[in-house]
Amino acid sequence: MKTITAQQSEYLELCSTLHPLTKQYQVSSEELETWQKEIGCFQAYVPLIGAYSSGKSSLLNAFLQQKLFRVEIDPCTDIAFEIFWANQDKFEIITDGKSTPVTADQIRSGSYTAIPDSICRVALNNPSLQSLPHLAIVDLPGLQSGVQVHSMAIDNYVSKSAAYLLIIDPEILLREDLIRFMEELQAFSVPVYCLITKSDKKDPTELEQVKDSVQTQILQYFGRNPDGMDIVSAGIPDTEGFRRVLNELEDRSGELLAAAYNDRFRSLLSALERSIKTRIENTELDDTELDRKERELITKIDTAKHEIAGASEKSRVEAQNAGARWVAHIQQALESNVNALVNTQMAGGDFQSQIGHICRRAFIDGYNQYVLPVLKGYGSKLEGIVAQVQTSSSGVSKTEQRGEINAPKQDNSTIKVIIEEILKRIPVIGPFLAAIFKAIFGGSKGNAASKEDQKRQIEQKLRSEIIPQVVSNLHEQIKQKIDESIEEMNKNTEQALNANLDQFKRDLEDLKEQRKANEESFKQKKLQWQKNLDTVRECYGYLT
Ligand SMILES: Nc1nc2c(ncn2[C@@H]2O[C@H](COP(=O)(O)OP(=O)(O)OP(=O)(O)O)[C@@H](O)[C@H]2O)c(=O)[nH]1
Ligand SMILES: [Mg+2]
Repeated sequence: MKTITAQQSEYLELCSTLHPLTKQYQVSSEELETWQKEIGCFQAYVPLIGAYSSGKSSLLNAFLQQKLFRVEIDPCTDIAFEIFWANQDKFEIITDGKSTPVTADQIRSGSYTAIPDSICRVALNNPSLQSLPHLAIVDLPGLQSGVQVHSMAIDNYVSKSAAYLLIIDPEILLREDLIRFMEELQAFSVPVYCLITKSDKKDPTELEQVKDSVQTQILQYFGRNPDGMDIVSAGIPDTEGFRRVLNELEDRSGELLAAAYNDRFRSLLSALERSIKTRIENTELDDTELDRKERELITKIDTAKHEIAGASEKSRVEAQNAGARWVAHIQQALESNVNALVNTQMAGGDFQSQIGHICRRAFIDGYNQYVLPVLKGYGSKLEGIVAQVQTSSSGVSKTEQRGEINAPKQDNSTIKVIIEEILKRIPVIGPFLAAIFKAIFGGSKGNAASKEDQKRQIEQKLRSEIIPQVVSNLHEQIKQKIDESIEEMNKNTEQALNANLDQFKRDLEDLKEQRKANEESFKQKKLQWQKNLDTVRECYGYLT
């Protein structure tokens, strides 16, 4: 594993090596400029997750030695705060993509204007953060604030977080909300660390017992041990354990950076390689033969597009069948929880959130189990189709035939990046649930006399009205989402094919142009192409 600083500087080095080449060969240079900026200011997120009053905001205040966040016995943090190091303090609230400046006083008193989905970006010139320049710590509302907090904490952060930090009150341990959260998070491979707070309330022997119990509970509900565990107190204060975890994560965020950029760089390298090889390998052909090659590629691309159309129809049917199994899986999860739901409703609990949690979990599991394999299979098929066109457009070099070059054999990285992006977006369940809640829950209460009658009425309503409605609403949304995703995969693949053709045309144009020069300078040009090709191939060494 490389540290974030090492990973960042390697990628930036790669950017500066590739930049002149992308310009020279007209291969996505703008894209590279954007990456360069993003890599330079890369941030990995670290969400703090816990029940309300578990001490998340107090821990942050103690760590920063700055009373910035509201701390109360009652639930108080109401939106996500993203805290990170900067040269200068700057506070802003982002709502629906729009930024509004706020003051530290407004944050302290909670007198800002926000909606639950707003995010407060807190840039702090604070010495405690200075050695953690690549992290953004996220203070979130307590989990009891309802299923929306789960949606926010997982859907918004899971793909960009170095780890989740579970903040646990030693007097409470893992309560139901945190358990549900762990069960949901289990579907992702993100690291999880535990911090036991309020250590001033327990003696050392008790704290050891607390650590043991937390460890056991996590193993039970999460299926694996936490990646780390430490003890802190905002009361004493003692935040060294927090710092230890953050230091480790600052280093580990290099993995996240690599995960985000490795395939993109691979895709750029292979595009460059193709572009240079097209020039080198076609120098012997005259203009008519080059035109014929171009027409051949056009035909190949047309054939590929037809192939996509056929494959897409077949996969759409398969994916819709898988979608139906996905919905049945959610329905079964709801039905097997009818008793628990009835009890929640009888006790006046948060019925809607409970349904939300059941759906969230079954949604993620069902997607992974049924739909993802079908879509992945289709994605590989598309990758294969693109790869075929690409290999035929550049041909296979003599060196590769002799097996001397270690460049990738199947060149499908461009489309792979795009497809993975689409597959990751589908299981973001927040919007699905929002639509369900809006459509279904009017909140009519039963008026039966006895408790038993009331129970029966609720159960009846659940089985005959609520569950079927949730299921049919979800099914509609899922059907649409599957069709949209397949369409998007097709559209992006076709775009990649078209871009491929445009690139090939540019490459041949350039070749025709360059060889108009005298023999000596064309010879020099060919040497330069070969040199550039070697450089590009060496660059694969930066990738994992
Ligand atoms: N004794 C002791 N009390 C603490 C400690 N940390 C927090 N508390 C108390 O616990 C209560 C809740 O603290 P918060 O920091 O607001 O908890 P939170 O997790 O941010 O809560 P929400 O924002 O509502 O989710 C407050 O009354 C704090 O004074 C600690 O280390 N020791
Ligand atoms: Mg708080």
